[in-house]
Amino acid sequence: MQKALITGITGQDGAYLAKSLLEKGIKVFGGQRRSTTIRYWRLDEMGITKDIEFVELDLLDHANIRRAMEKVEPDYVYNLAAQSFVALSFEQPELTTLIDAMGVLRCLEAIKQVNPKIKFYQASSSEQFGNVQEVPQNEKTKFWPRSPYACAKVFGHNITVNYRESYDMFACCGILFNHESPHRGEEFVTRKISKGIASWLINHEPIVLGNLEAKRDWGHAEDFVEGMQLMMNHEKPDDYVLATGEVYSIKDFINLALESQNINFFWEKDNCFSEDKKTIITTDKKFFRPAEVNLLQGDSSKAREKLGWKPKHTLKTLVKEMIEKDISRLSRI
Ligand code: NAP
Ligand code: G4F
Repeated sequence: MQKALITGITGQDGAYLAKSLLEKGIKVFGGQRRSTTIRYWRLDEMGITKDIEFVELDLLDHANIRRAMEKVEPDYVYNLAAQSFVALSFEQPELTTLIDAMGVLRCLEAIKQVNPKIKFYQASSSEQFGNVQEVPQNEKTKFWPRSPYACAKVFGHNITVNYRESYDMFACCGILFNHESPHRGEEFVTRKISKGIASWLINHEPIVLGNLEAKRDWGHAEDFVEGMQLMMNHEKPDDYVLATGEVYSIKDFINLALESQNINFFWEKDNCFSEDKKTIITTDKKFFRPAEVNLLQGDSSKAREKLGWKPKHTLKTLVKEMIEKDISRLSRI
């Protein structure tokens, strides 16, 4: 039986990837860091917690990562763990760098020492393109990171390529554009909107956001974890962009979310109101970032041609799924 070790098992992608690997008959080991509270809500909702063997693994501790590799003896390591919230990286730049940059190096070194035949996937990010140098962005587009998070991810990306070239390791980077789901963390804008609207329907509390003009290429996490596996099962390790190629602003996302629930609304600048003039969306400067990434649009032709990858979900169905899941969660409270 093949074995996969997933770092970041408690996160959005960790949960979707674990579910998909288990369905394919692969034994899943979930790397988790110590916490005073158990954070299995995603795995529980998917009904897979009992099928995962959990392993203590913190990306801040090299010896710990090495022991996890020795204990599990995985065929595949998917490195999904990260301090993944861009806004927080401006507040905690050093911690973000220690996890998102040095953590990758620690994993690669542990693999090199324990068994260089282990296949390694690095969760690179479209944030690395930052102040985009061309539209759309592909694997050859120059990186121009705009946050400590993105700077750390650029290092993680480059060191993965370097270990592949230096030590002939099967190490690949998926440069993934934003991907969302009903299991997205509540701090990210899409989930803040879906959960916010589900609550607004009950209590009419306005949702307070930041920059509504930023544009993103949003896909569904379920599609993206399939792409990760295609990279790991390809004959040659390489780097691939995964993206839908379609771009929408935060305002567009809000419009789709409200339309999906048949809510009549209108905008006055950055404030959105219901037809009976209750505020649905407003903004606050505190949610703006010191440096913004205004536009991300991916060109995933390479993944589509070489891996046969293609997203199945549309943004419209994704938005509907997210908001309806939040409504059903709230109705159970
Ligand atoms: P997420 O939901 O924030 O999950 C992050 C995971 O990392 C959590 O399981 C978290 O554990 C774990 N983690 C954080 N610090 C750790 C540490 N020091 N040691 C071990 N584990 C640690 O992120 P996601 O959306 O699933 O994203 C997965 C990966 O893809 C991340 O590397 C992210 O940067 C990258 N990425 C995401 C997207 C996207 O749109 N989702 C796009 C491009 C790249 P706790 O539960 O203990 O906090
Ligand atoms: O949802 P976000 O926080 O995601 P962001 O910054 O694009 O990062 C996500 O995607 C990256 C891939 O490109 C990942 F690497 C990263 O780990 C993470 O998963 O913000 C999206 C946009 C930004 O432009 C932000 O300024 O939404 C804007 N925004 C406006 N109001 C807001 C808010 N973002 C958040 N989180 N909260 C707001 O209230």
